[in-house]
Amino acid sequence: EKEVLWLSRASKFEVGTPIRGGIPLCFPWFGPHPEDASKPAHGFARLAEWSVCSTSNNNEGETTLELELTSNSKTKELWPYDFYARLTVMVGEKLKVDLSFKNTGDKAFTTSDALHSYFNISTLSSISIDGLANHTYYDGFEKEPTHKQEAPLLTISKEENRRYINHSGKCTIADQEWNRSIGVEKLGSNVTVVWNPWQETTKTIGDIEDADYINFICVEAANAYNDSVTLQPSESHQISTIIAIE
Ligand code: TA6
Repeated sequence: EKEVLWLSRASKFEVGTPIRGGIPLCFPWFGPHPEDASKPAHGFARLAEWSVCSTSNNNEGETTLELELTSNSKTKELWPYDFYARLTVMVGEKLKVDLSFKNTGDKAFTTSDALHSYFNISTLSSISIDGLANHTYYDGFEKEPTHKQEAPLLTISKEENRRYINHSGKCTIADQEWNRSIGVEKLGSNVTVVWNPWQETTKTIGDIEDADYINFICVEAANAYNDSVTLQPSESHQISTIIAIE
């Protein structure tokens, strides 16, 4: 099978730099920091060093990795809260990724987050995305969600940065040229983001080759806007994505 997740060949594998591709973990905020643009975009989870807690295989041939991240002096410089986060990655016929986080401190906090999945596709003009019809979305960084998708299928023919609200269902990326569909399901998320930077914006992104924007589409499970997550002390939240070739 061709790769299901996309990884940029120009990605830098450097400490402190996010990897361009796969499933970046956006936490404890999605997008720019709401008050301080000097803080890292999409939070610090994708930049942090996680610890491996366990690895296992089962009789069905599934491999599970568990990783954890606990608040520390570095995370507190950026975000002054105590938390414990756990990432579970189950690789089998399906890929299941769960990101859970718990408020381990004594004050409430509010987060936005996302599993920012990059999907490998033959070419943008060959795909359509099912599952978003009749949903309202923010177009880019607009203040109110003024758009509604009327078309049954979303096709990509320009830069797109859509944030669909009140959307908890499945998306299916049909790829005609490769004759396959990628099912993207999720749990614990009511916002779905679809992003492709298209030609001009890609030129401003250092870790995507100019011509490569046609080879991926991001379809992301998120919590943001009216679906931001507030956790009281001891409360937890989990966001998951389940990805499979159909
Ligand atoms: O999910 C879409 C988005 O938030 C876009 O606004 C775009 O900036 C993209 O993520 C990539 O962000 P990054 O910080 O990884 O370059």
